[in-house]
Order: sequence, then C-alpha cells, then structure tokens
Amino acid sequence: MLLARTLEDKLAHLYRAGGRVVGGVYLGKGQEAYSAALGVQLQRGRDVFGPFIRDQAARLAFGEPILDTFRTYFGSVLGPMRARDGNVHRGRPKEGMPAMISHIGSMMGVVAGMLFSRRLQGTLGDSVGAVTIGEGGTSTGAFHEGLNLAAVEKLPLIVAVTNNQFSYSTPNNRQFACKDLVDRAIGYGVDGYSVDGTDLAASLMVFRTAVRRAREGHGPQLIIGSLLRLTGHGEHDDSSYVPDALRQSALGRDCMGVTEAFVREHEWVAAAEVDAWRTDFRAQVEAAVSQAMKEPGPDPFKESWRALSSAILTEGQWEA
Ligand SMILES: Cc1ncc(C[n+]2csc(CCOP(=O)(O)OP(=O)(O)O)c2C)c(N)n1
Repeated sequence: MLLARTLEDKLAHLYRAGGRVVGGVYLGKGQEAYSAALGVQLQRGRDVFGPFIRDQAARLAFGEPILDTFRTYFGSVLGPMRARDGNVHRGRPKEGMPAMISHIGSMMGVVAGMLFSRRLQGTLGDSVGAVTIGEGGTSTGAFHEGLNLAAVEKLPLIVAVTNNQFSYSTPNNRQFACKDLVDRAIGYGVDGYSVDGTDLAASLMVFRTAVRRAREGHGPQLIIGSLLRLTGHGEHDDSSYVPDALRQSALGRDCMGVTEAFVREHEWVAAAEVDAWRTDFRAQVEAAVSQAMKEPGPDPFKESWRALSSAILTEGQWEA
C-alpha cells in the first residue's frame, strides 16, 4: 500500500511538471487497502491477474516491478509494452498478468478465457484468476458475458468490484437500480460478499475466503468493496462533482491513515519500521524514475512490426 501511494504521488507530480509522462495518469488513491488485500492472495506463476487502472497496489503485490510503471508511462522501449502502449495499459502475460485492454469490462472475458483454456489443456490445477473492475464497469455487456460464462463453467474467477461511488462523474443512483451490487451475485448464481474497502483487515479476510473457495472449486466469487475514489478519474479531472458530505463520510476516509493507525494499535509493525519503509520506498521510486528517464523511446526502423514478436531486431537484421 505504502509503496503504491509513494509511487503514485510521484507520478502525479511528474504529470503536473510536464515533460516525460506520455498521456494521462490514472491513480488508485484511496483504493490501496482493498487492492493490496487482493494482490497478496494471488501467486505469480500460479494464478492469473487482470488488473484495472487503480490497481498499482495489487500489481506490486503480484510482483510487477516498479520500473514497469515508469517505463510504460515514459514510453521507454525497454518497458514491458516496448512503448507500443502506455500508462496503465501494461502487463506481463507470460507471468499471468495480461495487459489491460479497457477499464470497463474487457478483462472479464480475457481472464475467464485464460482459465477456461487452462482447463481445456489440463493445466488449471488449483490456480485461480482475479479481475478487478469499477461499479460503472459492471453495467457493460462485456462484464455480463464474462461473469455469466464463468458462472456456467464454474471457473475459479474472483471478481473484485470497487464501488468508488462514481463512474467518471456518474454517481451510483444513475448507474444501477439494485439496492446493493452484491445482490447481482444471486442472479448470476455465484458467491457474493460486501466489504468496507477502506478496511485492510476486513478486505484481507474477504479475499482470503474468496480465493480459498475459488481454489476449492466453488466457482466465481463476486466481491463488492465500497469506498470513495480520493482523486479524479485521471489527474486531469478535479472531481468537483463529489459532494463535500460524501468526502467527509466514512466512505471518504483515507485507507492509508486508517491502516497505519490499525497496524500500530495491533503492534503489527513498529512506528520506526514504517518510517524506514517510507524512506526506502521513496529511494526505490526515485531510482526507478531516474533510470527510466534515461532510456530511449522506440525506433520504428528497429522494430520487427510483427504483432506477436517480442524481438527487437539487431542492426544487420533490420537493414536486411
Ligand atoms: C469500452 C470502453 N468504453 C468507455 C471507456 C471510457 N471510460 C474509461 S473509465 C470509464 C468509467 C469507469 O468507471 P468505473 O467502472 O466506475 O471505474 P472507476 O473509474 O470509478 O474506478 C469510462 C466510461 C473505456 N475505457 N472503454
């Protein structure tokens, strides 16, 4: 959580400073507890994870290197997307993390499809797949098709919905008509859970149960975490449409402060240790930024232009 917040604060500064960041910046401020609580339950190399745009914390927990973020935001040719895609559209498919296509539903079918193909190939074992999505994304056809397929096939799919109260500027009462999104679990025939997404301990417990049940063959698990997005949709958005009363409500509390107080109270970590992490994480982030800044952008004459090739051609090859 702390590394994600440190990294994203830096990204927001770099965006405002102008220069190296290509395109928009999309952050998960306020969503770190819920996101990390899912990420730590998954195992890279065993499970599949399809993150959305507010999952820096879960990406880090799953093992995505810090450099991947800055290399992709800066358009470095050494990044995982080799500068063919930007910002949050990054992944490492061979390591079980497909690159995000769209924020609002497409990854449901991708992750369900990866699980289904593993089953057909006999390699599914007790691996699970997780996909994250916002409450707005649950209104799309892609969400319905993906979840329905996973439910019918009883795929081990964990669907972590983050209800952050706004889909861009559209509030919940213009987004869905059911009382609570978790009610939809009944219609799909899957397990459903509701959790306070600002509460790390509660989120850890809910995801631990959901991942265990998915591994044990109980089919898709639909989790609804409620919280407030503490930033704009992207850094270009001032989120002036969020009412003050909502910001001051329990939903609007910052999970970072809540978690820090909780871990101190329960003596999970000493205050000095948290301070040491803070210093260490700042240093790690600064080192990654300065390394990615020095790296070159793509050179079209050195690209193979084969969609499925990951090779960068050497000089002799591209001349030929
Ligand atoms: C297929 C598609 N249609 C539209 C968009 C534009 N779009 C990106 S995010 C977004 C709203 C998402 O809201 P929500 O699912 O609630 O997630 P949040 O941003 O609140 O985390 C929209 C309309 C898109 N990325 N892809």
